[in-house]
Amino acid sequence: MTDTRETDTPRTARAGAAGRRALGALAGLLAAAAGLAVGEPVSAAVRREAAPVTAVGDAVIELAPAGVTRWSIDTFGDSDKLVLEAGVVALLGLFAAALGVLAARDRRAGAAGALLFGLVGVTAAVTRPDGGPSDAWPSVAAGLAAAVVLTLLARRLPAAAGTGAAPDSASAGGLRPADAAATAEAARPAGTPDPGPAADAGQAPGTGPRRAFLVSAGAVAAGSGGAWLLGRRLHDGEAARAAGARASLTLPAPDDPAGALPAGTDLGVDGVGPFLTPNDRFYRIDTALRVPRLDARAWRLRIHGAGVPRPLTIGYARLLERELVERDITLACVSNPVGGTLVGNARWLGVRLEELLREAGVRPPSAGGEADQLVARSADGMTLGTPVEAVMDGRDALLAVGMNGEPLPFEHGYPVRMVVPGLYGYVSACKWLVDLELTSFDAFDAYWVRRGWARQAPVKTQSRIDTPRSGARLRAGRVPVAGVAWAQHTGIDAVQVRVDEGPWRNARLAEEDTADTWRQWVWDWDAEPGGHRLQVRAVDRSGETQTADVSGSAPDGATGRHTVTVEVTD
Ligand SMILES: Nc1nc2c(c(=O)[nH]1)N[C@H]1C(S)=C(S)[C@@H](COP(=O)(O)O)O[C@H]1N2
Ligand SMILES: [Mo]
Repeated sequence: MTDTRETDTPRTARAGAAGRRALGALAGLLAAAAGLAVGEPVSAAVRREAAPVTAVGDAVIELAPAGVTRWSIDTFGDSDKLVLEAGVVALLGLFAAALGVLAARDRRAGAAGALLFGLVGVTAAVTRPDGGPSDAWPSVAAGLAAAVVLTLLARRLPAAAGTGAAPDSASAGGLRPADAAATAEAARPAGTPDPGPAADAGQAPGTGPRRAFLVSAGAVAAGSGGAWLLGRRLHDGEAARAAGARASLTLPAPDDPAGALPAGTDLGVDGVGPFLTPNDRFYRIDTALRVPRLDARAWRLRIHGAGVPRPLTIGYARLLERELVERDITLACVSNPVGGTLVGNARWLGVRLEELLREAGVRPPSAGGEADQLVARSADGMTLGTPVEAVMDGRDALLAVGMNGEPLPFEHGYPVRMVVPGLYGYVSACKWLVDLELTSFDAFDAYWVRRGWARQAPVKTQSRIDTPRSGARLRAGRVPVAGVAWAQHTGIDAVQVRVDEGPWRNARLAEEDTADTWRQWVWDWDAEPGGHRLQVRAVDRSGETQTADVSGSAPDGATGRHTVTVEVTD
């Protein structure tokens, strides 16, 4: 091996340069890791959302074209945020490695690049809709840490070949000592006796400048790990405090309880979910990379805007002193595809929004009110626009504080959210609500509307087959076909099923809870052998039969009939 190195200088030189580049890339990655790690404890001191990856991820969500957001929800569902953050980190890694290679040639350029990255983070953080100047700190710290680490490591990079700096340069690529030993092993001609530990040590990589570099790299990695762990502990401490505060809350009993469910609302068919969706199984859709954990005691809601003669601000305790009603309401997401699961039914506890609005002096447009749009703002800067007419027409539009017998979970909007029967979530169900502004649809477009979704979005009558599942293999004979149907605030009057292109048959409907909730249904099918298509449609209380026209979820909700195909054997 030693001979080879001495007689093959050009190759060694090339390999040496490659080795230096590889170590440069490693330096870049470590600098980025150090930056992100240092950003963690600083973001814990400022706020979680300002951490560099979160801020950049949020900016990506904010800037992504509507089609991309929709595609990512369709493709990754609830994991969309994880995928996004992993993507941001992977991309950062690529750039960081390239920056490290650059730094190996030009330290100043490398450091400048690292600062530039910090600046990207700063920009993303302070331009958040709810961002402020202090949100810059985590990225400032991250950029500085990355620049310092990169400069430091670049300075310790062993020189390229020819200077004797890289005795092991034939194993370029940042191999660990163990790998290098393995390479030596593989390179030894078969039958040659193992030269033994002493000989191995003679060509081990950890000598001279390279060793010094690796020691520094190790120190940086350890320091980053420490900073990261400190950040995690601070974040976990904050999360635990927030969870403790929520857990110690007892909501008052409702003044107007929903009462026991009518017998027979839940058909209890296998494969159909419970009538009331448990909180931990309730779908979640929002743009928050970090679920806001607000402090209920510090929470305030402001109601103000056009045609509000008596603007008001109300805190959590005062809200709970008002008349509390309990209502079962089915919430649906406009992104829900036909047959999809972005719909759930919960028992909400809250204050009727209409009463608060009337106290503030608001009148609906039909009574001469000035504003036709109610814009809800959340603590994380989301905006949702709801028709004023809808929240004041007598329906149970709620400022909800409770969900299925407990304070709202953080994921579902703690401490206060809106729920309006009959409207898709994106035009009504603002979570982490902090502000209500009366305005007009002409004057303001809310978040999703700016991304091409409809201004007005009443829920479309829909039905879903939950059992059997598409692709199921069944035994011939009696098979219960069952699922749910919803037409919130209108009500479901009938559900019909057909097999292949056969006649529509009436399913048996479960008891109705209220017109604001979904309704279960079941139809007993005498299944005959062969491949079959099952299709469902609902008839709502306005007499409309759910349309067969197929349309995607944009801009105002998917239409078409849920169809499942099954295979029946003897
Ligand atoms: N603050 C905030 N509220 C929000 C959203 C959001 O992204 N941010 N998404 C809305 C959408 S699109 C839907 S469908 C419902 C979903 O409520 P859930 O997550 O409790 O099921 O919340 C609505 N409220
Ligand atoms: Mo939604």
